[in-house]
Amino acid sequence: MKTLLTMIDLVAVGGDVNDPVNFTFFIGCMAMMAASAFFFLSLNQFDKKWRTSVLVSGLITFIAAVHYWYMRDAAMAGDLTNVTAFRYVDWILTVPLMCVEFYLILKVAGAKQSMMWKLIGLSVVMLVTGYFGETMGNAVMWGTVSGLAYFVIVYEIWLGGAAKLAKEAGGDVLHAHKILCWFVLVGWAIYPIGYMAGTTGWYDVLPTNGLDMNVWYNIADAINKIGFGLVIYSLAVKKQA
Ligand SMILES: *C/C=C(C)/C=C/C=C(C)/C=C/C1=C(C)CCCC1(C)C
Repeated sequence: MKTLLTMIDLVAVGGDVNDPVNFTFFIGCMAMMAASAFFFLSLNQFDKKWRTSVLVSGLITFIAAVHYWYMRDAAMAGDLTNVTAFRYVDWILTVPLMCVEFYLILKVAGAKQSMMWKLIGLSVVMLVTGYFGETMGNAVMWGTVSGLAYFVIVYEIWLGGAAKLAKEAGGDVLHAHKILCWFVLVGWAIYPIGYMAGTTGWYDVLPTNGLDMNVWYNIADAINKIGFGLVIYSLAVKKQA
């Protein structure tokens, strides 16, 4: 571990790589690149119907890899304002793509585009209000609005229209949908924890001097973007068999 850290230190000249923020940006960047290569190189084994879903998985991790590259640099330079900007540009592109994934796998049960746009709309509200909370103050107010949009997304996929379609589809699709639902309920819940750790006004629900909010976000991104993609990938593999 010590040698690994020293090696990375040589590559990333400048900032202190032993700092968990820099370190997780570095590892996150590598993980997103590796996952993208994995998804893209697997595309040929799938027929048209499932290729799109796996392609979107790869796009999600690839878009993240590019943004992690920039965030890594900005974090090393101590420029947290730019980290936040890159972070939200990344999210506003990748989270709607995750909504597209829900739609793509439920298409077999007759999912309509209106369901996809509803999820995309909610995710945009969730992210734009979160960005306001991080950059303009009133973090509690904006965070609450963002949290409400998040709850509606959770409701829609667990109990709403998307859930009904998943039941109709049954089998492997239902199984994959359920796992994705758990990602959204548990994996996505890490983000508001990071938000509360990094913004003020929460009456010290979380110690702001503990893990920097970016460490929470980086861990959450690795779990959610790569994990989500792997669920889609294994569904496609099963369907292909
Ligand atoms: C790949 C990136 C993903 C899956 C990002 C997801 C982000 C969230 C679920 C963020 C949610 C937030 C709240 C629910 C309240 C506080 C503000 C946010 C934006 C951190």
